[in-house]
Amino acid sequence: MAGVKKAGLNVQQKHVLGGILAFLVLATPVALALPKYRLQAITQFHLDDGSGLAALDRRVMSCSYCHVKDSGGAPWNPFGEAIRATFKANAEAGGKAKFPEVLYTLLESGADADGDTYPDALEVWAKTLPGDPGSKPTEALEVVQTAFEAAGGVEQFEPQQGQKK
Ligand SMILES: [Ca+2]
Repeated sequence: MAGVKKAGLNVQQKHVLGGILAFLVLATPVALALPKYRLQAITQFHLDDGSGLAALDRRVMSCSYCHVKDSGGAPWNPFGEAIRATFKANAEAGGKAKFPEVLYTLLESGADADGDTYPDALEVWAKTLPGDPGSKPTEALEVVQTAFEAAGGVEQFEPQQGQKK
């Protein structure tokens, strides 16, 4: 009898474990949902070390890099709004620029979306948030700007061949 009871408990434990595994399997695709623009920006900003892991790591570039909410969608923060405005201006001028070109046009313009005095391109390079005035480089603007230019400047964010679509 004792053996049967023990076996019964084991079955129950297996069910609990199975439930946890099923939950993890079901939850994983949601956690790994990778919006196209986020992936393109990770490539364009050279945030991936080549392993492909940056795309899976929300700490590398969260949705709130451009969106207000961590789940993405509307509304957008100042940097996200600046990208939208650049898209709109291009379309109104008859252009058909895709996301990487729009992003580069914005960075090249020297704009400072969040108004913290550090241009968007500089913040992208310094790995601070261009859409959040509370996030900015700790060093003086001139110091960061000089280091940025020495490291290749805004041209390093030019869309790669084959990335313009
Ligand atoms: Ca800024």
